[in-house]
Amino acid sequence: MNEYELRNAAAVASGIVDRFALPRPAGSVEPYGSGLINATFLVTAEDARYILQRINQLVFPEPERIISNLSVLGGHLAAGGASGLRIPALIPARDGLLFVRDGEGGLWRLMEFIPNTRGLAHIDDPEQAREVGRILGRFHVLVSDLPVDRLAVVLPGFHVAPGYLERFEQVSATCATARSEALSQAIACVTARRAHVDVLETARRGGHLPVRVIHGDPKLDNILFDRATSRAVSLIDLDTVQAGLVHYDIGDCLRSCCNRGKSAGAGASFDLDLCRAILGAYADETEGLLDTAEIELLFDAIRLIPFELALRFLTDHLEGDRYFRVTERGQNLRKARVQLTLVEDIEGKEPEIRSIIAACFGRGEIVP
Ligand code: ADP
Ligand code: GN1
Ligand code: MG
Repeated sequence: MNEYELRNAAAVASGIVDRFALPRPAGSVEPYGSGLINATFLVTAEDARYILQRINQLVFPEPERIISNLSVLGGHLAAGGASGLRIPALIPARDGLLFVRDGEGGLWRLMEFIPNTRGLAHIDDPEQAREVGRILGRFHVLVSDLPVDRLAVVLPGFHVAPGYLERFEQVSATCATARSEALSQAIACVTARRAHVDVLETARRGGHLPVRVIHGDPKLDNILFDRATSRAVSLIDLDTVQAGLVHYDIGDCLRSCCNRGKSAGAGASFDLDLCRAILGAYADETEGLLDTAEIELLFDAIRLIPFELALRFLTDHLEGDRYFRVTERGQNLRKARVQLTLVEDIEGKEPEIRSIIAACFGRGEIVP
């Protein structure tokens, strides 16, 4: 979604919110957050707050599926009783549906705003990292008895790394974008690593890894922390909840939370202490949930998911920034290079990361 589309959404957002069944009329409707995909607004109605979103239909061609999955997930968590994990409830529209369509076919939803929470721009201490690991583990445990076929596939091919590589190679072979040195370096860096790209999908196809319900996008932005207790209390951005490998979530969470260089404004560096804290808390919370084959491939996932994200950013750069929102040309290329630097750093720390996995999960990893 580009800035023009975001302004377009802002122009109709106030009219849309009136079509939801709010107990009190909405006051202000303001753009909110820094998500890269949907158009997000904070709605204030007296002392109540809500999140209004137009789903990006270039990314999610069948957005009703997201709504259906969110209802299934909400029902499942509610049925399980007090769970220590809060997800935003959907507010019905006046016609009883859980979404509203605008005149151009755009799908909008309204959700409760999770109160007294904050997101973190980066992790400052291991206790926050432990909270991240704990809440991701909690989520995986809570959905472990939700049959995957109760959820619709919202994004076919999401996190299937060989698919992103294939697309990248097609686009880079045909596109006319001038090859700056930065772009050429990034392409060379990808090419040198293409052999690793199949590792998870080969194991998945071979039936060696269980397919589970996953979040799909557990980056730091999508975790909310209680302002008073500092505990992680909510996972948001549940659009990508669907069947997948637990590796996608663990890899995505670690590449987002452990990248120290980002907060220092420098390239990228994978923080081993934060990794240890996240995986340790995750392992404590999930206790025996992951099987040996899953544990054996955790290092590969930690290396693969930032590589995959680099491919996705790079492809989007070559295609003219259609998928991820950018505020200026070149941003997707820069983000791809950060992820590639992170991959290189992770590769250099392989023995240490494997030791951390072995120490946290107690089996499945042999320190080389
Ligand atoms: P995107 O898919 O574009 O990333 P998100 O669903 O992550 O959109 O929403 C963007 C941002 O809005 C989040 O990073 C968070 O700051 C805020 N947000 C979204 N939903 C909620 C909610 N229910 N309560 C509080 N904040 C929210
Ligand atoms: C997108 O929606 P948001 O901004 O939380 C993307 C993730 C990427 C992330 C990179 C549906 O997440 O897969 O990891 O950007 N979400 C989708 O910042 O593609
Ligand atoms: Mg988000």
